Amino acid sequence: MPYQTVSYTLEAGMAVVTLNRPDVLNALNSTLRAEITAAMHRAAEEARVVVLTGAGRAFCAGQDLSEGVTDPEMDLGAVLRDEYEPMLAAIYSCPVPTIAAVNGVAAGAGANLALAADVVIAAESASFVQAFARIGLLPDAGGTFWLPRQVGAARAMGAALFTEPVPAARAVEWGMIWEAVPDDAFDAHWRARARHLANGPTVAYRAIKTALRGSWSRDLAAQLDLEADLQGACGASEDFREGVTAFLEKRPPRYQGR
Ligand code: LHQ
Repeated sequence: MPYQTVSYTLEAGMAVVTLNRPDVLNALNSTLRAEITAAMHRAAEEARVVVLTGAGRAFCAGQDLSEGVTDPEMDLGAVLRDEYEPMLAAIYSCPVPTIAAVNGVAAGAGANLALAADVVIAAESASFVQAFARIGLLPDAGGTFWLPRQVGAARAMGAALFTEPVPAARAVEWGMIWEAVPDDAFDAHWRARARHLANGPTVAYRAIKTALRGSWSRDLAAQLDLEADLQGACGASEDFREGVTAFLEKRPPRYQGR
C-alpha cells in the first residue's frame, strides 16, 4: 500500500523512513502516526538498520495541533495509548538498530520520537524542544522516561519547565544524543553510519539492544545472567565466526547478519 505521509526506501539493508509533511514541519497527524508504525514494522522484517528522518527543514514538530486536539470529545490519553504507544514501541522494540537522523527542529512528541531511536544523530542547526508546557501539557511520548535517564533529573526538569530549545551541540554535551554534525556533512554522515550498521553483525546488535535497553530494570546478577545467555547465542552466530576469522586473517569482516 502506498504511503501518504512517509516515504520509505530500502537499499542494501538500509531502510529510510522519511516523515513527509514538510508544510507543517512533519507534525504528527493520525495518518502519519499509523504510517510510521507500519513502516517500522515493515523495516524490522526486511532491513538491517532503520533510519528515521524528516523531509524539509524540520525533523518533526510533534502532535499536529490542527487535528482537533482541544475538541471536548478528543481524549488525549486515548490518542497516546492507541496511536502514540504502538508507534513508539515499533521504534524502541525494533530488533535491528534504529537511527534518528534529526535534520532540523524536533519539538514536543517529535523530540521524544527521536529519543526512542537507538542512536540520534543531529545536524548542528537542529534543536530539541520539550515544547509541551508552552501549551499546557507535560512531556509525553516517552519524554519523562528518556530524559531523566539520559540527561539527569536537573536538566530534564529544566527542559520540561522552561521549554527552551536545546541546540544539537548541547544535546550531545548533555548525553541526550550521540552526535551533532555540521549541516553540510549531515546527510553523507548519517548515511555512512547507517551503512556501517547495515553491514555489521546483526545478531550481536540485537543482543546489545536487548541487554542495554532493559538494564535499568534489572539488578547486576540478572544482567550478568542475561549477558551470558545472549553471548551464548552470539557465539553460535556465523558472524562471530567470520569476525574472529577476519581478525586472524588481518582482513575486514564480511558479516551476513546471521
Ligand atoms: C504546525 C505544527 C504543529 C500543526 C508547526 N501542528 N502545524 C500528544 C497527544 C495528543 C495531543 C497533544 O499533544 C501530544 C504531544 C505533543 O507533541 S504536544 C506539542 C505539539 N508541538 C508543539 O507545540 C510545537 C508547535 N510548533 C512550534 O512551536 C514551532 O512550529 C517550531 C518551534 C517547531 C518551529 O518554529 P518555526 O521554525 O518558527 O516554524 P513555524 O512555527 O512558522 O511553523 C511552520 C508551519 O508549520 C506553520 O504553518 P504556516 O501555514 O504558518 O506556514 C505552522 O503552523 C506549522 N506547524 N508545528 N505541531
